[in-house]
Amino acid sequence: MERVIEAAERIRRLEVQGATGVALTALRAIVEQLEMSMARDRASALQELDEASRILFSARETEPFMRNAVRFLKLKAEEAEWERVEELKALVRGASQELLETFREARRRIAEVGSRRILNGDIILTHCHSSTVMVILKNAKERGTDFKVVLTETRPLYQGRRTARELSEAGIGATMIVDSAVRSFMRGISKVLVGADAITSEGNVINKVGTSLIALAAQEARVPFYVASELLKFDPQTIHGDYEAIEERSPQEVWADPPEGLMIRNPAFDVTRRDYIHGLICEEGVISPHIILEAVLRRYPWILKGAQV
Ligand code: RUB
Repeated sequence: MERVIEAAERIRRLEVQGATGVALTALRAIVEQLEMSMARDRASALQELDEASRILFSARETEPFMRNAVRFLKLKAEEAEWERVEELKALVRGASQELLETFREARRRIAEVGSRRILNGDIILTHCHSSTVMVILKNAKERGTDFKVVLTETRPLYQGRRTARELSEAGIGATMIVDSAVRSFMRGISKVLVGADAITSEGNVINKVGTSLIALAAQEARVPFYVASELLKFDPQTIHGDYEAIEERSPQEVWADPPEGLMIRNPAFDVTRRDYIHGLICEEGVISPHIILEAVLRRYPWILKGAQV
């Protein structure tokens, strides 16, 4: 399981960051691992796939895009008729390509739809680093829209710095603030735009911790709050009553050398209720989070097959 273990470690250490980066890394690792498989029959090859999924899923628990991507490959492998492991390898390679094309098409559509929402003179507030938000901002810039960005540094691991570097490379004017300054700046913001790690069956969104506080401040100041996310981040388990698990990371990330006995909590994500979300920018367009289930059923019915009842 060398490739898979190595990918899981990179994901766990946040060398690969963001739901999309995590999902694509996991997908590649599974395909590469299977290429090296010595399994002799169907049962042992499928068992290897199960083991690889288990290792990857445990790397970060709040990542349904990764789980959906891996389950897509497993569903294809389980449903198809194949005898030799070589056939399975070709099948999984094909399935991975299919999913990547689906993802790229979704991304292209999100960039197009989302960038239309950004108008001349807008000041967009974002949080953490979301590759989905970045493609929207870059697309808006390429369309010639004149706007600026305010971004949080994003404690404890400063993913905002990555956002800041990319914005600077793209020639988009940006101002960084500390996370706790969000409310002070909210009156000057035109729109909030954040990414998502997970979307639940109720239309709630899970994203980097602090997102829900930003949503509260946006609602208070009547600033529209948008979430940009592929529907591939929908978590089918939430239909069956399970809550999305919120990953809790090491206290060391918050304070490497704390006084003895101090309790430190470090949740990576929080939940923003759908009532705070003005629009979900996804491959179906700008939609209300209330219709999430309908939209997922229309686009990706296979996602619902992946859930454990
Ligand atoms: C990243 C984060 C991002 C989402 C969406 O958290 O919360 O907003 O993952 O990213 P972390 P993308 O740094 O802990 O992974 O749009 O790239 O999928």
